[in-house]
Amino acid sequence: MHIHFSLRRAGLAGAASVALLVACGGSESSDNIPQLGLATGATIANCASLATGFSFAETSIASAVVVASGALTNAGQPVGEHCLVTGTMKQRVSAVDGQTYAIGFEMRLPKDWSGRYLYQGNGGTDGAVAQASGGFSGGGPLRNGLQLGFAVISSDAGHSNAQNPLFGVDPQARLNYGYQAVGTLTPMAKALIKAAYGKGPERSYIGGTSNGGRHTMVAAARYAQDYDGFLAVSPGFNLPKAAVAQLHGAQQWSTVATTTGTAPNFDLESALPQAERAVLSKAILAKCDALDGLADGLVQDLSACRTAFDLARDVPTCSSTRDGTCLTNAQKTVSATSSPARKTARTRRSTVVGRMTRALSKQAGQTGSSATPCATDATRWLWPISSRRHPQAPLPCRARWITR
Ligand SMILES: [Ca+2]
Repeated sequence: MHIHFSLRRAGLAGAASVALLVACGGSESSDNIPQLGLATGATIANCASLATGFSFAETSIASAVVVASGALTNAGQPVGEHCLVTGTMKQRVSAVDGQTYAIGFEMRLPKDWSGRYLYQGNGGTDGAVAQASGGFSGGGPLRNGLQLGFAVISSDAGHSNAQNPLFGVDPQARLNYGYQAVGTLTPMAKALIKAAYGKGPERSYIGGTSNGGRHTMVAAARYAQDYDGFLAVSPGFNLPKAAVAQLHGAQQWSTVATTTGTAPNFDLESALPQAERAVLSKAILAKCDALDGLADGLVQDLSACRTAFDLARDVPTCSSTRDGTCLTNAQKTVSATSSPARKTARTRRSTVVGRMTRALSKQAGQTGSSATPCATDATRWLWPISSRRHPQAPLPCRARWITR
C-alpha cells in the first residue's frame, strides 16, 4: 500500500513544514511519487434533515443547523455557509466513578464541499468541543480547513471540562483521550458526510497541534487506513514528563508569588501579573520586532530574537518593591529557568520568555474579528502553570498552550 499526497493540492501547504508524510511499504524515490487527482466535491442536500434522518451506532445527533455565510470569520474573512451538526457518541455511566461520559463532537459541513474530510485534533487535556473550523496548526492561518471546503469534525475526546483532569480514573475515558475517540468518530463522520452529500469523502486527513499532534501520530499508527494524510504539529509525545516539568514550574513560581491562597488554589498568577508581563512583552518587542524586517508588533524572527534579547539586561530590575514597571532578580531567574526539565537547545523556548516571544509571533486566531497581531494582547498568553486557573477557551489570541 502506498499512501502519498500533495500537501499543496490538499490546500494545507502552510503546514507542510511540520507535516508528516506517511509512506507505507514503498521504496520509490521522490521523483516517482504518485500524484492524486483533485477530489470532487458536492453540495449539501438538506442540513436540517440530518438531525433526524441520520443514524449511526451509539450516536445521538443533538442538532443540525445552517450557519450563514459570514456568521463566522477567520482572520477577518468570512467563512462560507455550512451545516453545523452536534452530537455525542457512546454515552455511558462509568462503573468506576459513577459519572456520565460521552464523546462529544461537532461537525461543520460546507455547503460547497471539496470532497475532503478533516479530523481536527485539539490540544491540552481536551474536554471541550473546539470549533470545527479546521484551524489547528497555530500561528493564525489566514485560511482554515472549513474555508477551504473541508468537512471538519472536532471533539472533546470523551470527557467534559468539568471532568478534567480526574476522568483518568475511568479506564475507558482514558482510552478515549489516548486515541479511541479518534477511531470511534471517524467512521461516523464519514457516514455523516455520505448522508449529507450523497457520497463519502475522497480524501481524508487528520491534523492537530500539541495533544492534537499526538492524536494525529497515534492515528497514523493505529488508524492508518482511515486517512490519506497526517499533519502532526509539535506533537506532545511525552505528556507525563511534560506534567512533571509543569509541576516543577509551579514550585518555582510559588517562590515569587505574592498571594498564596489555600492549597491547591495558590494564586500563582501573582508571581508575574499582567502589568509585569506587559513589561516583559514590551521589552521583547523593543529588541526583536524590527529584526524580521518590519516593525509591526509581530516578532517573526524568533532565532534572531533569542540572540538579541537579554532578560537580565533588557528588562528593568526592581530596585525596591515591585510596582508593575520592573521585575525582581528572583522573578527574572524563574522566568529564565521555569522549565528546567528541558535541558536541550529548546530550553529558552520552554521558559516564560520563550513562550511570550512565540506568542508575539502569532496573529489573532480564527475566531478573531481581524488579523490583529496577537502582540496587542500578548500579556494574556496562557499562563503555563495551571489550566485550572486559566482555561483555554477565553483567550482572544492563538497564543495558547505551547507545550513544547
Ligand atoms: Ca516584526
